Amino acid sequence: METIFSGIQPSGIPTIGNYIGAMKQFVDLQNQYDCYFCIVDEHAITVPQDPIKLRQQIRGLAALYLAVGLDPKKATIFIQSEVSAHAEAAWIIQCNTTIGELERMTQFKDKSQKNGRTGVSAGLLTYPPLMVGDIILYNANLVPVGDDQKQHLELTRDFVERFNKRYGQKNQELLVMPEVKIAEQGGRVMSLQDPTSKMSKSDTNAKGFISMLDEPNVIRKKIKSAVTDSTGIIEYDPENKPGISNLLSIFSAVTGRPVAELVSAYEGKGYGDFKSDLAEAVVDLLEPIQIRYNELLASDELDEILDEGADKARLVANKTLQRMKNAIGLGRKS
Ligand code: AQP
Repeated sequence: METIFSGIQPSGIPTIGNYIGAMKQFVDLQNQYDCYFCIVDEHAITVPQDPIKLRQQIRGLAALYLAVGLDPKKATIFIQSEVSAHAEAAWIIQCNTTIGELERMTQFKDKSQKNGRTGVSAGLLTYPPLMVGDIILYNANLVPVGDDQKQHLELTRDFVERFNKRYGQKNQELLVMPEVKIAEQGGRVMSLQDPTSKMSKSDTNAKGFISMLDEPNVIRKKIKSAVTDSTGIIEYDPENKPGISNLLSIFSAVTGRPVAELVSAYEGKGYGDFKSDLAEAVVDLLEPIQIRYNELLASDELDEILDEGADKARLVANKTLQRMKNAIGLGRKS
């Protein structure tokens, strides 16, 4: 059976972008693959976090993983910082990655341009190697992510090729080469207020995203005030009509109805009707998830699942880490 690794940062409350681009896929994939789904809290601290909030967001994200339908009997669900092999592997990977490669990452370029090089942590530059470690430690063949993560996956593939070549024995695969798996619909959900930029959970403008824990009336309001255009024609044209095209993609991902079917269903109707039906579809999706989320947060079940998940993850991750250490000659023992 092929193996999958993916993770989400507990850097805020997940948005429907995280759901459509990542979590929704996770639920389908757990039936076909050996899956590791991680709460990547070490990634979240590349930017400042409030310690109390961070802890809440870690547990909250774990509860959401389960509430959307991840089953701990099928998938290993765990917290990154509870498996120390991630940080150890990241160091080895950094020492086998060039600064040039890391400076080319667009996420680093965007954030360091905004805040200046002295205003961002070194971790913001070196977190892609941590992500490489997340993937290789579990021998993942496939990594389901949104479109924004493609570049990091390319870095991972380059690293695996280089490491295997440098340290691997002939005819023996040291690290497994992963492939990226992008969601067919909704690989990149855009902001409701600026449909040319990605919807992000840490957006300072809360109107730009729908959080998975937003109440029904908040969801309705946010969708009503989503930026569209003045033509009033519902058609899919991301270049010229990014706002309505984004809403069509969200509608399609949330209901499973193809975009073309939605376009013909709403032919001749205005944006108002379309937006209110979309809002109800999002409310219908999120309401049962929120009920289950609240039950889980108040239960012991959640911590038991995370303890077991970390135990299972450690067994696999430590084996790969030891293989890496042996290959490069660290320490004394195999
Ligand atoms: N807008 C999006 N559309 C589709 N997929 C998305 N993902 C994130 N935003 C969208 C996917 O969600 C997974 C987890 O992302 P992450 O939390 O690890 O990092 P991120 O991509 O930086 O997500 P955010 O919401 O934008 O977080 P912040 O605001 O903290 O930077 C990934 O698979 C990602 O592709």
